[in-house]
Amino acid sequence: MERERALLVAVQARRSGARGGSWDAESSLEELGRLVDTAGGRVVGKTIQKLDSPHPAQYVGAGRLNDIVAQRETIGYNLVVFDDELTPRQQRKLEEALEVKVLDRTALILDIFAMRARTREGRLQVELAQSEYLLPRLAGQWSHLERLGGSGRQGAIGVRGPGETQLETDRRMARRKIGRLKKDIEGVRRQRSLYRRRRAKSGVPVVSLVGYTNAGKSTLMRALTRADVFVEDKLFATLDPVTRQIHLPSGRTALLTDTVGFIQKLPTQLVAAFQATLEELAEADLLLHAVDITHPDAAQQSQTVDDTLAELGLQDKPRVTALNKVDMLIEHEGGEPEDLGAFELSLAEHRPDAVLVSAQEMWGLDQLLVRIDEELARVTTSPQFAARPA
Ligand SMILES: Nc1nc2c(ncn2[C@@H]2O[C@H](COP(=O)(O)OP(=O)(O)OP(=O)(O)O)[C@@H](O)[C@H]2O)c(=O)[nH]1
Ligand SMILES: [Mg+2]
Repeated sequence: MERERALLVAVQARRSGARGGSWDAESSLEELGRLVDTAGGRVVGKTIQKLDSPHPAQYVGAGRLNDIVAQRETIGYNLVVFDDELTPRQQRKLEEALEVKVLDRTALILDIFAMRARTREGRLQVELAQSEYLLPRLAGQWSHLERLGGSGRQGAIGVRGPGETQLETDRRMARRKIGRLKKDIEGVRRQRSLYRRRRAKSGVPVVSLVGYTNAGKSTLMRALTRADVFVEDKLFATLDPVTRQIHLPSGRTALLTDTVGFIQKLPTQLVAAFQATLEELAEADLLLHAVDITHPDAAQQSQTVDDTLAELGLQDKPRVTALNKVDMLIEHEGGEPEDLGAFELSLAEHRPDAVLVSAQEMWGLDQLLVRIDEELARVTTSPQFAARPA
């Protein structure tokens, strides 16, 4: 199948909102392009408009919208992706004007999640998030069909008759589906919490990997546990939590959990739907924050992770930070460099307690394990640790 040809559109807002405040539109659009790529599309053009805030009716201004319409011939896009969540009203207006498929950042992320979800839990959570996203947009879909049907009453098959009734039916069905999904997820949650309680009783402390998507969490997991977890240079390679044992220098053991990565403007529906997954973080004794120190937006990514953790009420959870992919920053003649700590990294200055690692080259892992060991000894109430303080 031919890859869909996407035009990307962002607004650089002068008054930026609370979410994703420090990101500039250029970086954000770059990331949106990676999301399109991950979803299987191809970016054929980009446009950024500076506005005080996105236009309430059509996201961009009327003039810019005309430019975009005109570009359809020249660059031949068949999909337009907007870098913020569109309101149902904006979405409808834009579909009308552009006459191609219109997606927003949220729909794109939900689509990737749907593509990645493998376990029943993951699938249920994605389906819930998608249903919640679609519910307020059902009206728009309906009026769109109505228009296709021509003049109201005598439209095409399936779109005739009193529209409100059909819309009400759709909404009711969507709400019923959401209710059913929530109940199923509740079951999964209960199962998870039982499992966690059993784990807590066993006294083995839990370390949860957190970090921006593509930071190298799964690679680090693989390096520390030799587990065969999925690694890919795409966004959101990992969705479902995986837990493996790690051996610490003191001879003690802990469990390490790898899970879904964060991203700026993470759809609220996803955060809500992924409660069962995110509760893993809440129950962890320690968070291991992986940062891709080579990424041009490393500082913003790291800030986004902090903000997301704060939104989840986890800002005070004990944490160890691993600045990953340092192999890309330095020239080396094979083997691990003598002193990773000697490298000048601006982010490292902000996080003096961070450990420099290369998950890929397996550098800095001994030091990282020592830090995890020390930190666990400090924070955990696990009998295993209490019995033999470090
Ligand atoms: N050069 C280099 N590449 C790395 C390192 N660690 C990970 N990578 C690469 O970075 C990409 C993402 O790695 P993953 O481990 O899948 O990242 P993740 O944080 O689990 O990503 P998601 O699950 O998508 O959120 C892959 O292409 C890895 O090979 C490293 O230390 N050095
Ligand atoms: Mg991963």
